[in-house]
Amino acid sequence: MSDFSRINEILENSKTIIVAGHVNPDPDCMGSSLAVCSILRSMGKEVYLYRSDKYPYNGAFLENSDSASETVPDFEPDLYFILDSATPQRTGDEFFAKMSVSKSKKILFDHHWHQDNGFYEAEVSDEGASATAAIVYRWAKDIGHELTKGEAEDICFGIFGDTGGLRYASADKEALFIVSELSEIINYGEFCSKFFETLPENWFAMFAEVIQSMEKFRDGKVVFLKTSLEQLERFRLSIDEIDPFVEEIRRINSVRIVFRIREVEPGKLWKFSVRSKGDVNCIPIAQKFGGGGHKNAAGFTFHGTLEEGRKAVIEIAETLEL
Ligand SMILES: [Mn+2]
Repeated sequence: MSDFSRINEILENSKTIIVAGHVNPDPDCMGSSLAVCSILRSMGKEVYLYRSDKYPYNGAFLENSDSASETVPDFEPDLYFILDSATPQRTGDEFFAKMSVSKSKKILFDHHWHQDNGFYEAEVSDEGASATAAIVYRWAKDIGHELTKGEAEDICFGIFGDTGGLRYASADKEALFIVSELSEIINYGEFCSKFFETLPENWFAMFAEVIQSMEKFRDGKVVFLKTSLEQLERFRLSIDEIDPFVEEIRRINSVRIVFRIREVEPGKLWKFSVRSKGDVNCIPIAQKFGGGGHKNAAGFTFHGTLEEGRKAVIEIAETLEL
C-alpha cells in the first residue's frame, strides 16, 4: 500500500488547490482528476481544475465532466495537485511555466516511470499501479472517504482507460479488485455501455480506409499505421475519437508491435503511438525520440516528413526481438 501520510499532511494545510493532469488528457488523466477534485471539494477545499486540452469525448457522461477550465489560473494556490503526468513539463507549456516558478506546495499521484527530480514536496508514484485512478482509490481508502457514485465512475473510467476495459496486461489483481468494489456503487453494465458503445458511424468508415493503407513487416509482427488531418476532416472525426485504432490493430493475432503515426501539423509534425504485446517493451523506443509511457503503450512527437518518421520506426522494428 502506498504511504499517503505526507500527502495528507500537506492537504491538511492547504485550502486552495489547483488540480491538473497531462497534455492530451486520456481517460485515466480525466477520471483521476475529476475524482480527486470531487473528493477535495467534499473536504471543503476550494478547487480549480485545469486541463490543457479537451477531455476524451467518451467521458462526457461523467459527473462534472465539464468542470475543467482550459485557462491557466491567474492566482497562486496553496497547493498544486498533479495527476498522471510523468514529468512536470507534461502538464503543458503555459501551465508548467507558471507552476515551475511558484513557491506553492506541489504534490503528485502518478504511475509512469520517472526519475525523482525533487520537483514535488510529496509524491505517490507507483509504476506498478494499473492506473493513476487506482492510486486515487487507494488514497480515498486511506483517508476513509466513502466514494460517491460519480467518483466511483471517475475511478472506473480511469482504470478502464489504462487497462483497455480490464483487457490489457496492466489489468492486475488490484485493478480487478477495485472495479469489483466499484460495481457495488455504480451500475456496471450501464457503465460499460457508456464506455464502449459510443463510436460514431464514420469511425468505421475511416478505420476501413486506414486498414487499407497499413503496412506489415517481419511476417506481420510489426504494423505501421498512418492517419492524416485530411482524413479527420473528410470523416468529420476528432483526434481522440480515432485513438482506439491502434488498440484495435493490436488485436490481430500475429501482431507484436504497432506504430501509429498521426499527423498533427500538415507534413511536418506527427504524434507516434506505440503499442506492443507481452515482453516487447515500448519505453526505450519512445525515449529514443524524447517520449515515454508504459511497457506496452508509449508515445512520442516526431518532427519531419511522414517518410522520415516511417523510416525511423521501421529501422528500429528491424532490430527488435519479436
Ligand atoms: Mn495513466
